[in-house]
Amino acid sequence: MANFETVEVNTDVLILGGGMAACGAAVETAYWAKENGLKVTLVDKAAMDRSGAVAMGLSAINQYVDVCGGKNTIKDYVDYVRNDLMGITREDLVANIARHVDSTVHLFEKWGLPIWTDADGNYVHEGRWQLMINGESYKVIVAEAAKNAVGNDNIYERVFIVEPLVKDGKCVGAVGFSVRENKFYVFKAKATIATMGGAVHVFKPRSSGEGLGRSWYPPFNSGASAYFTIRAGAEMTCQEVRFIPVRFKDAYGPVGAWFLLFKSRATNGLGESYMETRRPELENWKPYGLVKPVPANLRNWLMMLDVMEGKGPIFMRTEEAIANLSKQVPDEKERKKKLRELESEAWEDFLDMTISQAILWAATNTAPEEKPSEIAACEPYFIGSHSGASGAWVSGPEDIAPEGYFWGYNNMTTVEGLFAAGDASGASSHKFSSGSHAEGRIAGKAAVAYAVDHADAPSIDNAKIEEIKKKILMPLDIFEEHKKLSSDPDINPNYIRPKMFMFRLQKIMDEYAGGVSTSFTTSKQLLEKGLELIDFLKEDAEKLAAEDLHELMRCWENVHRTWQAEAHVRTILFREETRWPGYYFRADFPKMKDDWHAFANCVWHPDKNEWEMIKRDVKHVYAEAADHELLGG
Ligand code: SFD
Ligand code: AMP
Repeated sequence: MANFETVEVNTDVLILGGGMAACGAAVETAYWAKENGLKVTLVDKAAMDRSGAVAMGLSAINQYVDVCGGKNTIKDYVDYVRNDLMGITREDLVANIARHVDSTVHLFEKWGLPIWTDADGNYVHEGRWQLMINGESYKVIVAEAAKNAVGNDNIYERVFIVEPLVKDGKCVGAVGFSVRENKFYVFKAKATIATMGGAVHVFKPRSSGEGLGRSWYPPFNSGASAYFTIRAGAEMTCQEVRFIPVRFKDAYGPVGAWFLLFKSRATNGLGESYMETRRPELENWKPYGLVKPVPANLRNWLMMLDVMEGKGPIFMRTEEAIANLSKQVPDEKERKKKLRELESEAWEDFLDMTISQAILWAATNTAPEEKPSEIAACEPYFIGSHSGASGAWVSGPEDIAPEGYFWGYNNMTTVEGLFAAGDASGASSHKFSSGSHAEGRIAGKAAVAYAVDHADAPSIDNAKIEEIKKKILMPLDIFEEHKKLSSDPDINPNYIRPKMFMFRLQKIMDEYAGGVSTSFTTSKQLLEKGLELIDFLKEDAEKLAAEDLHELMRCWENVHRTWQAEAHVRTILFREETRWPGYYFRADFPKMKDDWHAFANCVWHPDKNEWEMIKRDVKHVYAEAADHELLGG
């Protein structure tokens, strides 16, 4: 076995990840831990200053409810999220985040994040819920507060978490390895918070060749949260609710600022607006098709119908939007000034958040005020914090959660001692960066309460740890043993390298589970075949080979992705209807069904190595009406 020192860290609360939810968990946990004399430890696979989805920065804070300003109520936000997710959401969780998110945003501002204000000192809104920011250093600012709270001695950066430690059905910590030195880490904890983000590159991306790996969501978020919670035995929810964002084509620049701030239209190659010409289609998805704003998946769907009829390319009409906004200024000199302002805002939107899009504009001589840019539907991502919903099934807040949705501690999964937040927790979409931070705070406080209530030091058998260590380091041994067998290290009958493994996974998902190349369409037969191929892939995972520490991480990232993929395929198969056209389409069940106004959950039982599918009621906190009642209206 490769020679690795084992480092054991004992802690009370363990935060896994260093992104938005983890940073929220860090500040809250550190505060309550200090009150109770507890230790907090945080582990990130990267460096917190620039790790996770906000690494490059963002140009907006997408969740700000402004309850105290009297602009919106918590119920308004819950209504918005429920409608956007076609009725399937945990209203208790959404409400809990919504009532805490404004204070998170105020903390960001206090810590130094510049939020745009108008001449009267009010926040500049991108849309109803979104605030504009100068966000290129967003993550650095949020991470600084988290690091100050937890203390550098308690933070482990560049340590990749692989597996949960589970004893008697309870999570007692995690194991992983350093991606810089030969060290194997064992973290033993009374309470563990999974905040390791979503999953990218489970599906074949649109980007290929020279742009390989480019994606909207960060490629370094590779399914660790899903794997960790599934393998601990936690019930998962909304594993079918992948997110397909519409983005500027090829460099994946977000569209929110264009649709909301610049009030742009998108038109097809013939100059028609699909949101107008395809409006009658929305009747087929009542009641959600008729709400405003039209749910994200249905906006996608109307666009896709045009594309499938050969009416592409689809354009964001940036030139039209800028012209419309500047012509509202009557004075010519002022109008020119406004035009310059709009141009710089357009560039800054991408320079703050998706720099490659600005580079692509420059490379293709695109001045947004002169010519439109293509937009397209991306490959699917797993992300519980934006407009998808996949993640762990967690306990709601005692004061809001209906019966069956509360089991003792906020955001605890169905596994004792294991909490989840941000992309790691499901059925509470539209939390984005700010809501993920707020949810991390909620989970952090609850985790401290759990650690106080369950004060016994966690214990786990050393032999068990040695067994896991051997398994985790195995790819290094496999490479070492067999590398000399062939002259090209990529081609070897005894092993598979992680990149090849990833391509195989992506091909399966693309072709059988409704990826880009099948226009996001699938069926029972396709899914069953896909599952068979995933089984073979999982067998071959035991032959993954790693040349160095970096590749060892790549190996495990792909194992993580594979489990996310399997949970996804099984859940789409289970839900025999099409509820989110524009995200995926079941050709054999092309309509939404009343009896599927329900959650499709799943759990993998570690003791039996078996999956169980569970249908759970959608319980409304704020709206009594179920689909069939709304449909009748
Ligand atoms: O325009 C391990 N997001 C946006 N949110 C907004 O509020 N406004 C926007 O403008 C947003 N847009 C946007 C967004 C994201 C991206 C990539 C772009 C544009 C280009 C979404 C938010 O960023 C997102 O909702 C939150 O960041 C989610 O928070 P969280 O904590 O669930 O995930 P994370 O921040 O990615 O952090 C994950 C952490 O886990 C670490 N990690 N650590 C140890 N071991 C492992 N095995 C690990 N695997 C992962 C990561 O390093 C990271 O620290 S717009 O498009 O809408
Ligand atoms: P995006 O850039 O697509 O991630 O969107 C940023 C924010 O704007 C999110 O809150 C989206 O839900 C919202 N959004 C984007 N496009 C639209 C649209 N056409 N109508 C309503 N909301 C939108």
